[in-house]
Order: sequence, then structure tokens, then C-alpha cells
Amino acid sequence: MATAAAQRTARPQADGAAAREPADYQRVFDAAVAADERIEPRDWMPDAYRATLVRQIAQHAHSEIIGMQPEANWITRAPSLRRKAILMAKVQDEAGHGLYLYSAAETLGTGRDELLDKLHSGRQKYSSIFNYPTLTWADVGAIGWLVDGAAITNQVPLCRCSYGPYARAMVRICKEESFHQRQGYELLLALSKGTPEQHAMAQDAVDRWWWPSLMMFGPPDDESQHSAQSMAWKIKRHSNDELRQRFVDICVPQAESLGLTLPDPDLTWNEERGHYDFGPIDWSEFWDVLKGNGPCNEQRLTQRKRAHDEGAWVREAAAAYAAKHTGGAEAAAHETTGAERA
Ligand code: FAQ
Repeated sequence: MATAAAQRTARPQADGAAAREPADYQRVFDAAVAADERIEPRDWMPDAYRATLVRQIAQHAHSEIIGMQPEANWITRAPSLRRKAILMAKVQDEAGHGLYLYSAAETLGTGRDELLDKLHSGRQKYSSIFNYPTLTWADVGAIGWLVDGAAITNQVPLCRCSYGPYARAMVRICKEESFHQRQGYELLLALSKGTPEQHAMAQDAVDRWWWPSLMMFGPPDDESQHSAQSMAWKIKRHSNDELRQRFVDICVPQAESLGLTLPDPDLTWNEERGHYDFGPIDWSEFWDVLKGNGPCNEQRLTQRKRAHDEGAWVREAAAAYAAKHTGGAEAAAHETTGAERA
């Protein structure tokens, strides 16, 4: 029997579409997803699958580039050349992640200009976590350990996402996020084992970033409007609550090794469940941040729009350079053809 991939390869091109009924396309798509095969840009896909991917990938891409802001805030004040070099590399990585992800969204037929326009006008979201301020140097460590840690927990399963370009982008992103997580852990460890003031600064940062990190995984499963469909399509492989639990289980022993505490008196090992129980999350804070009322929503968007406007000349210069070179190549091709004719 032909595999779903073989059937898809055998699928007629757009101009021969009459050879198949729409139901056939749906069946081939469903079979590919069921067989854990990758859906590629030229494959037929349901409109809602495409729209869901654009929504999630765009939100992810926006998070990467907005996420540069809280950390970049500390580049000029990093306490040593080594720390500054590491932080600059990390912030550059986030820009790169944004690029891979915008490119993945482009394969679905949605251009970067359109996505950025939606971000700037508030029609698309970015992760709630980046609406919190970085008040001390220890926040750079807390972001690395907790925010990148949460990002990896969420994103490793996305390497098996059913949509090929997103899954492949995630493989590279996750490798870099692992380095980010380790630099945050190492930074916090140095502070935790430093002077009492440094230890207190590390603890304060963890106290402020813990709960917002748990919110990164999205609303509880019974309030997650997209999870069931996204899991059926194998875009998401686990529910928001499953991943949140996995993250808590990873962090508790790491906090112990760091010599820091997590700000949750209800955090206890549950022998029966084989997981840590944790206290209630303040979901009203999460929804409020999503509505634009977090401590830094306005600042983040204003800064993003300013950076975009100030970068207009770079985009224009790049487009002019590309046109000049493409034009030159075309002119050269014409000249060659002309010469051959002569
Ligand atoms: N923030 O039905 P669900 C990073 C929205 S990258 C804002 O559960 P879904 C790297 C959701 O969009 C961090 N909005 O939605 C880094 C939906 O609203 P909509 C970003 C959120 O999509 C580190 C509504 O709530 N990572 O950190 C959030 O199935 C350090 C209902 O929610 C990704 O984007 C939230 N936290 O599940 C960079 C990973 N949660 O769109 C710099 C990919 C939910 O209908 C420094 N994304 N919403 O208007 C995902 O895995 C999923 O999209 C979830 C949400 C899990 C985030």
C-alpha cells in the first residue's frame, strides 16, 4: 500500500486539481498527520491548519524579537567583559530565532511586513513574559534559567511539529536555547554563592520571574481554546498543563542546587502523582498582561515600533542593493544573449 508521502507525491499539481475531489486532499493530509509525516509548504493543507500555524509561529517570532529588549537593557551594564560578550551573543541569537521563524511563516504565504504590521498594531500577540521589567543584573540570570528553561520545555516537542519548516527551525533554536539556559543558571549560581547582597539579588529575581514563567505555557487546559485542535494536528504534542508540570518538576531540584528557593509555599513532592504539586497561578494577572496592562507592554511596543522606523533606511538600502545586483545580472544575461545572437 502506498504511504501517505507517496500519495502526496502522486498528488496532481494545482493545474491538474480536477483529477481529485477536495475530500481526497483532506484524506491525504489526515493520513500524513496520522503517519507522523511532515506537511511541507507545497502540500495541500486545511485553511484552518495554515491559519493556526501562522498565528503560533508569528507569535513565537514576535516573542523572540521583543524578548531582546529586557536583556539588551543590561548589555551596557554587564559586570565584566566576559558577561557582556555572552549577553551580546545571546541577544543576537534571539534576533536569529526571529528570522528563522518569520521565514517559516513566509513558507505559509504570509510575508514578514504583514506580520510586523500586525504586531505593531496589536493584532498579534507576543509572549506575556516579556512585559515584565529587568530590574537588576540578576534578572539576566533568572531569564536565562527560567524563561529560556520554560521556552525549551515548550519547544523541544515542537521539533516534532507536523509542519516541516517550523519543526526544522525549532531544532536549531532549541540547541541555542540550551546554551542560553545554562548561561542563566551559571550566572545565578555565581551570584547565589557570592556575597550576601548578591545572593539576595539572585533570590529577588527568582521570586519575581517564577510565576510569570509558569504563565508562559498558556492558560490551563480547560481554558485553552486552541490546544485540542492543535494537538489533533500534531502542531502541539502536549497540553499547556502537561508542559507546565514538566517544567516545575525540572526546576525544583535545580533551585536546590542553586541554593535558592522558589516562591511557592505549596510546592511539595506528590508521591502518588510522581510530580511536584504547586500553588494556584494568578490567571487574572496573565489575562490582564495579555490585554496590554502588564508593567512594560506599552514600553515594549513603543520601542519595537521606534526600532522598526529607525531601521527603514537599512531595509531601503538592502532592497536597492538587491535590485541593483539582480538588475545587473539580468542586464548581463541580456548582453550575453545579444552577443550570442550577433
Ligand atoms: N503569552 O489556546 P491557547 C522565548 C494566548 S519564546 C501571550 O492555549 P496556543 C525565547 C494564545 O495565543 C516564548 N499569549 O493557545 C526567548 C491564545 O490567544 P490567540 C514564546 C498567550 O497557541 C527567551 C490564547 O492565549 N514561545 O521565550 C500565552 O494553543 C528569552 C489562548 O491560549 C512560543 O511562542 C502567552 N504566554 O498555546 C526569547 C512557543 N499563552 O492567539 C528571549 C510557541 C497563550 O487566540 C529571551 N507557542 N496565549 O489570540 C506555543 O507553544 C503556544 O502558542 C502556546 C499557547 C503554548 C504559547
